[in-house]
Amino acid sequence: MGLAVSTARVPGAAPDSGQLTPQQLIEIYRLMFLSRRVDDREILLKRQQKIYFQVSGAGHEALQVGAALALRPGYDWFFPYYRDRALCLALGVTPEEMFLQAVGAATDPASGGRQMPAHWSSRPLHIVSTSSSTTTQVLHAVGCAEAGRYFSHHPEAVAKAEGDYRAFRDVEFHDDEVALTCLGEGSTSQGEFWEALNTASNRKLPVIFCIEDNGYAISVPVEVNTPGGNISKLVANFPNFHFAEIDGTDAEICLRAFQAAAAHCRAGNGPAFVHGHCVRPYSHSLSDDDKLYRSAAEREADAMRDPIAKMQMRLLREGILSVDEINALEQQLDREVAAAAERALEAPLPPVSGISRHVYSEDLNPTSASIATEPTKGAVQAGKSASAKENAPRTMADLINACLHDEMRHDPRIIVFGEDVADASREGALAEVKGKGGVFKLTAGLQAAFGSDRVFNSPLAEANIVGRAVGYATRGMKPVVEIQFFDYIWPAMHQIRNELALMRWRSNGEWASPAVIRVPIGGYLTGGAIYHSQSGESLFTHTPGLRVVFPSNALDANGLLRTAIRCDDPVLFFEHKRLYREAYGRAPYPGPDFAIPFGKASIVRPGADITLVTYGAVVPRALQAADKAQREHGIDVEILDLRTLNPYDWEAIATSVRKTSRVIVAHEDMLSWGYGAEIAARIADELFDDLDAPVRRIGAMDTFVAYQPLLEDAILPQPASIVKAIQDLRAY
Ligand SMILES: Cc1ncc(C[n+]2csc(CCOP(=O)(O)OP(=O)(O)O)c2C)c(N)n1
Ligand SMILES: [Mg+2]
Repeated sequence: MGLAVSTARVPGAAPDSGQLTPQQLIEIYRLMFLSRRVDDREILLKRQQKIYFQVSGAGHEALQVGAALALRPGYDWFFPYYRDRALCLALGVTPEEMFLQAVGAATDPASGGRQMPAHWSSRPLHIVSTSSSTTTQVLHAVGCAEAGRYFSHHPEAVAKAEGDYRAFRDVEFHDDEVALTCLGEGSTSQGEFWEALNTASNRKLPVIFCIEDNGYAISVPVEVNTPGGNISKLVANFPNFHFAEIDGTDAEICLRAFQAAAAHCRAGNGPAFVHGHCVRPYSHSLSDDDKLYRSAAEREADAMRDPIAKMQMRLLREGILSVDEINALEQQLDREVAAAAERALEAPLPPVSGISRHVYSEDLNPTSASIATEPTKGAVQAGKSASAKENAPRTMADLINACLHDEMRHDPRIIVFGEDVADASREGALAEVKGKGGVFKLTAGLQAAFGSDRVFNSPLAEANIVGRAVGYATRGMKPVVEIQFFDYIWPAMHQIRNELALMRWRSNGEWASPAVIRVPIGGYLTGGAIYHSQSGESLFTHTPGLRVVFPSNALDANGLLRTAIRCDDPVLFFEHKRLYREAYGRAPYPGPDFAIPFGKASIVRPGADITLVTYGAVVPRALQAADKAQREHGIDVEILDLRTLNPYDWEAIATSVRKTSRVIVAHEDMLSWGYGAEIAARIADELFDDLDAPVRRIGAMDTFVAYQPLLEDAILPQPASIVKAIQDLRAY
């Protein structure tokens, strides 16, 4: 029998109904066997120390080939996990591309040598870059499915536009597209799994959740992770789902299950859950030895269910291939795999000089001076009538809200979601109520103005908010989400650090997730206490790939939020709660295009004797202190408001320190390991010869903020403590 063997996917290999033809069954076997052989070759290369890591997809091939053949690469969307070699091969990733990642080659199309093997990514095939974090990907799939639906309901959002991130973000979508996400049964213990089911179910999204249940999470058996040992039983009551629990070692059963799941999703009936029982004939990875924790009988029972052997038996039993023909096919694939590995071993390695590429967008530079615009004199916000009052100074809360209105009008790809951000989720109430619009009212009126498609409440789940934002943003949308209080950002930390910030770098520029996260932050609230007063910005400036913005006044907040929204990097936008409605720092509405570049400090008070570098709510306190130091001690302090913390304006700091030769770095966050430590260290390092005194730092005590105002005052930096530091430094 003549066999057409090629590594490329044969399109249309699997009809939705009727018998599979012999050729189709052979094709399924070919893909499964190919996957196993690529694993085996990688294992050999690892033992020869030619590659540095190996994790196999062995035992999962039937499930994955079934999924791939039921879906459409480059049309549907894929959020796999590390076991999904057979899925990716069947979608069209080649063995050579897989080996390129294993050797860490420059030409590894998934990551350019940055990620371990089996960390899939292919833009043409719609495989969105995955991390090693189990389960983060499921929320990306949800956001991706939401974006697809949004584009199909809002064709106006598809168009490119010059002047912002849209110039670099192509939109592709299909009305009946599906997002597939895969994970192991152990990973279903993660909260993100349940947060993803929540939204997929609630919003009837076309997401297929594929649970590849091999009975173990490294050494932990399923009953330890899953109460009762069966995840299907636990999820059975989620509305709108199509459920299937199947033998994940039988390729045809798997294919049929995914075809039914895809039909349910494409028809708009909601998500699907395909739970496949498969096996893990090899250990978890080459760093694991399952003989340490599994009985021989159990391992033998797994071997009996090996999907490759089962498929081979079927081909023989049904007379589709003879033993000789199977041998010939396997030998041909072996040769093909060996040749692919050899080619990858010869591939160029990534240049060390390229390490910093794609940490941030190379297309759009948010520090560019060309971004800067002047406030428009006498500007009147759309929808509001012109009056003298319109030109009156407005609060930071007002001007952030105005920026959101203006940008949403300007860019139909912007959506806003988070906890309580909508005016009223029950739209019927909107006719008679004013609306909530955020616990601080920063998003007030957005739902009423732009509709519930664009402004909506999330479940009370921070990872859900950020994970979905990542999915939306990879599709070219601009989610501007809210974390209600900085104190509760931690459930989203995993998504922020391992996903949002890393998407571009780890995929070597193939993917990006430029979402904006607005976060009310800080203390000085009188009674805010531990869980409504936290700072902690250095925890985020310590994460490459993330822009961090921290305005101190209304005008800066407006201009910087606009840059955040229009830029092509993920931005954490801190809004100090104490500054939202202060008399300090109010400004007239600056017009719908006012923008401030990142990395540009503002000299809020020029001075000759001491430089004080600060930001956020310490700015007005530093101003008070500087006035007092001038008045009572004749010390002339120059205050720099950094405005953005990553990037920050080193030139402005250096210029001022060269002039004054004395510098204090002050912030509200705790002193030790705080943001000031980095700035102080760099000044000491690079400006040592310009200094006449040691660099001083001011920060909160190394403790959380207490409820009793007496204690809060003592814990946080105050004008008096700043004056004292100024005096001490002058006297040095
Ligand atoms: C968030 C997170 N925690 C821990 C790990 C380490 N780890 C990698 S794989 C794994 C087990 C996953 O088991 P399962 O979900 O059943 O998938 P399987 O490997 O069995 O296919 C663990 C604990 C990780 N990668 N990510
Ligand atoms: Mg498992």
